[in-house]
Amino acid sequence: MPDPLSTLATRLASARHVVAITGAGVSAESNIPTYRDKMEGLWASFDFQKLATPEAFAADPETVSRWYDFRRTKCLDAQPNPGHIALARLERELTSRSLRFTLLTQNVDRLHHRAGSTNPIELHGNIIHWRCTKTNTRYPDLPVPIPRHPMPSPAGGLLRPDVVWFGETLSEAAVLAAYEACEHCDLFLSIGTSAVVYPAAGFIQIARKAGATTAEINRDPTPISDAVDFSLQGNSGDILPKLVEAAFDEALRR
Ligand code: BV8
Repeated sequence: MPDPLSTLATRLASARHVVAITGAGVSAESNIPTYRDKMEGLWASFDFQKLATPEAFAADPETVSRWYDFRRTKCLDAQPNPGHIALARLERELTSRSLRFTLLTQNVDRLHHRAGSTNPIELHGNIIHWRCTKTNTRYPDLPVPIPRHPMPSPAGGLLRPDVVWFGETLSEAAVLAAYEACEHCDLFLSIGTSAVVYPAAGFIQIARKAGATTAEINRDPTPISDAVDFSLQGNSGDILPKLVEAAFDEALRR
């Protein structure tokens, strides 16, 4: 009985358009805590879902600004891991064969960019850039750490992280691009996500309706684990390099 990784690798080797969606699990091996892991130290007692809202920022901009700058610093200190690097290789292997690859990410750490992925669709924005609450002007190069919390903007507003908070809508361009890719892909990979936050968690259904093969690569079971065609349980930093290696070694052997 061939193991699921080899079977998925064979499927990947013949795919025409692959969509991969990533969550915090892909950055866990870069020492960035996931949302369901407890934050350490000072932040251990804070509930992420309560802090990641416009209401929390309006009520206590200092605390929310400090929390995001603490996380921003951790993201800047982090390095891409073999999982990020394997996804960047997957993109190169497919596009060099005039095939399509679309990377959707829920992560805000920009590690996919630093690993060499050329166009990750950041569904939930990014924590590195901050923007003015009054003018939406973006500030990509703020000092590390940010010197004041909350940080006033030149226009008289406050600076906030350029992420999508709970209750905020995703960028229309990102959602349209995600829908188009999911409606036309033939293989959908869900990697390192608990698959509970919408609309991101709904994209796999669009791909499945379009007839795509679906696969999950995740450390723990999730609400989609029983519904996917392939479920590989383990660390993405281990599985992804093996999967991409097996898929494109096989293509070379053809
Ligand atoms: C929206 C950025 C329209 C910020 C994030 C009430 C009012 C308003 C909206 C709602 C509502 N009720 C429900 C909603 C919808 C809501 C939602 O889905 N809520 C959930 C909780 C039910 N969604 C929204 O609000 C979205 N906007 O709907 O707008 C609207 C507007 C107004 C009114 C109604 C509708 C916006 C959602 C975006 C929120 N922003 N992040 C920040 O970072 O601070 S969400 C954040 O959590 C992430 O971005 C990610 O998307 C999400 C889930 O996290 P994961 O990435 O999956 O990480 P998690 O820790 O959960 O899981 C990690 C997984 O990895 C685990 O399974 C683990 O096993 C695995 N793992 C760990 N290590 C490894 C590993 N796997 C492999 N290898 C490893 N080494």
